[in-house]
Amino acid sequence: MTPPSPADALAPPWPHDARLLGVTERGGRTELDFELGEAAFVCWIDPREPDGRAFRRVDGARLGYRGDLTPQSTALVEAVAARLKATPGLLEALWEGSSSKARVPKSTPPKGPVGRALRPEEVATFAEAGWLRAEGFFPRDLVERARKACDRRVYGRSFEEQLAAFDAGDLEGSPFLDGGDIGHAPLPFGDPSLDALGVDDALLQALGDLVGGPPRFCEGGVYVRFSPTDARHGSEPWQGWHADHDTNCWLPPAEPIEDHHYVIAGVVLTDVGPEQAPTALAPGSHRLLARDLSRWIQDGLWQGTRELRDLREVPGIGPTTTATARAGDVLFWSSCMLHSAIPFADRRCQRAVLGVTAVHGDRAAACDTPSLLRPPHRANAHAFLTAASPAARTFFGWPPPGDAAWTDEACDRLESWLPGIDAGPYRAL
Ligand SMILES: O=C(O)CCC(=O)C(=O)O
Repeated sequence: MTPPSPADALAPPWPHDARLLGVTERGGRTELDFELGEAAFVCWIDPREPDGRAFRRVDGARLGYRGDLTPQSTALVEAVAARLKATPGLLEALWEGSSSKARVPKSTPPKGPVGRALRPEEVATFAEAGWLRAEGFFPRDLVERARKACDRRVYGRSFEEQLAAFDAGDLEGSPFLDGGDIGHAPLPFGDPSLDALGVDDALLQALGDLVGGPPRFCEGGVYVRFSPTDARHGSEPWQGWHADHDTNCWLPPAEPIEDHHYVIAGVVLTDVGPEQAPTALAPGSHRLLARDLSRWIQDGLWQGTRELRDLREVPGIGPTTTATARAGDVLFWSSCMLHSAIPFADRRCQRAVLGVTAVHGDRAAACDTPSLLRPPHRANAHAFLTAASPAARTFFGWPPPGDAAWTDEACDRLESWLPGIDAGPYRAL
């Protein structure tokens, strides 16, 4: 016997003559919009966080509501639950058929930290060298999923399709037409696999270890170089050396570096061998910059707020290296470490990194710490933070659990303001 279609399975009558007005997808959830008497009532079904708070639970999905909970609306949610239970495949059909199916996660995004902790010797290496390659930080299968989402976000298609379009001379509409262009998209992306890595609790913990305290968000996004058209590098190896510091900080580098810099994490989404344009780095240069910047400016070696004129002119720079890496590694570097882009030897590849930048919470005033409520980050921000961990929300400026702001009433309000959020961690025991 073929199962009834969603339209049949959701056909009237509903309790108390409620009318089903439509089925839509919002923020990764399927919402059934009802008219119940004079009032609107929404019953939502969320495929994520099966252990989260819910009014009802059906086959691993959570059922919740928006509107007044009365005996009539309670009967309505119970009726939705009963129909989902009685109709095999209805849940999946609703997720497939809702208005924006690309935003409905097909699988549960990773929960809890999926990355690893930094070892003390790695923290020490970072302090000395100004950079660190934390190998095998994230599982490769999760990174591969995130890499595919990154391709979709940046190219609007897969990397292979982008390469085929390049071969066919058809990059029209692509950000990679001009060799100076990069693919850049801000966090959150609206894709759970990519978003979850960017605010993974282990990544935030590592950033906290390296900034020496509670980390605060400065910037986040993917950064992609497409090698067939790439020209984002100097023509000589001593050109283009710079520190990222003025990207997010208003004040110049100074000693002690630990009190003045911020830290960039680059989650490596594609393998970066010597042929794939690994960034050139000058280990230890973060300390030189903090110590000698005024002299460099006086001597005309430093240009503007960002860049060295010529690496060869700078006294005290040691041997340089390159940041080769494998997908799943995380590269961390100080905002004051000197580095430079180099050309690709392999002209048929891409290099994709998910960057997340953090400053010590106490020094956030010196930095640009954008709000997720403002463009370009605003798209998906509410759904993103609803699904995120408390540590991730604090990273973006929310009061942490235990803060006086979290009265019981505030927690109740939050749960009706952002349906689907679990205010449990904020409630006093
Ligand atoms: O693409 C690279 O290897 C370096 C990029 C860079 O230096 C930057 O964006 O600050």
